[in-house]
Amino acid sequence: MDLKDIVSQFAINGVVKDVAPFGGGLINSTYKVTTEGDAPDYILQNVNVSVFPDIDLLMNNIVEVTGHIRKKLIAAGEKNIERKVLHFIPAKDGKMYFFDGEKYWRMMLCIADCVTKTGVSLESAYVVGETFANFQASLADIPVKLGETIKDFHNMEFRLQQLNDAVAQNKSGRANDPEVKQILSEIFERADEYCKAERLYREGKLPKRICHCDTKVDNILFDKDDNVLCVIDLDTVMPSFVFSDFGDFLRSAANTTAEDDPDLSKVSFNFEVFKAFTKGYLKGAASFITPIEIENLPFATALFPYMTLVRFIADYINGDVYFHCKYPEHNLVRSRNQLKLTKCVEAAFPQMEAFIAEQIAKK
Ligand code: GN1
Ligand code: MG
Repeated sequence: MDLKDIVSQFAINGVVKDVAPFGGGLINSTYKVTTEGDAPDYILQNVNVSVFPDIDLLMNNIVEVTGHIRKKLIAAGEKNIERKVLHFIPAKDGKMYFFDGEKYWRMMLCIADCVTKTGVSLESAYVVGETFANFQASLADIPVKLGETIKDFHNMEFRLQQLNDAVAQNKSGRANDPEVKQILSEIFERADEYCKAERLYREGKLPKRICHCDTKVDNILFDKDDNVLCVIDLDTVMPSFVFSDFGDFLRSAANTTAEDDPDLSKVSFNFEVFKAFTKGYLKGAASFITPIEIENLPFATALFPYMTLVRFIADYINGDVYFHCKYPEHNLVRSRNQLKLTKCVEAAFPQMEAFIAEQIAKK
């Protein structure tokens, strides 16, 4: 089937003029469907089911999440609803996706005249913090139970188990390398401490909430005047600890260099980004966040470089089967980088705690 045949499987309005590749996503392939005249344009996506294996669960989550946000926007008297939440269009058989015998496709309305950003400024860190906290707040009372689109995605115990399995199997032989052994010993001496969230959850002290789980500035649409329109890329929206959205953003945004920069002298923790993001996050989260969640935000900030280190080194030992690598040592370089970042964040615990205490006292 060609792309226009796929488009014709969906209940869209207007006459299709063009279907062309769109955006720079690394997981799903995205196309813009342009229509004639005044009819809206659409976004067609081919969902990567090797990353998201349960398409029914995935699309059910997305329908529930967008439906819940939509209801709230209506209740709040919002006029521009189609610009404030993604709107998925069913296939003609009523399903939220179309299977062409090989690939899975979905369709959504295209939000016109919007802007995306990459990279962080102090201003955008504040806005991103507030926007993702608002997103969590708007889903805090969703009445249905959502599934995990990637099972145990941010479960630290599971990620360490995967690393243990990788070391035991040692498919690449790389676990014998002295540097890898050194990194592993740094990981395992911290393992207990970093499994704290799963323990607190089992003890009934820490809740799971609906989180975005891919918090970056690229996943927010802005209008031309820089106002936030909506949060996009909802595939990883699932129950998790709030730490996911807090820690994962800072892991990339507060690293003073790229996660794969081999020059470790450039890796450090940008405390100004931490402050701006935390301010925005605490503002948006005020309606739901509990003391134990607040108390552990510094933990969350260290957890994500650590978890990503565990995932990178496990993949290195497995022979680079998950993360795309541009050269043979790429995952090792990433691992060194994330270990250094973990240590920088660990060293900043007293300042992070003091800053958060100060913010809470102001309220
Ligand atoms: C993957 O594809 P990207 O860059 O958005 C990974 C994240 C990692 C990140 C590390 C589904 O995200 O969890 O933090 O790489 N996403 C998935 O670069 O595994
Ligand atoms: Mg992504």
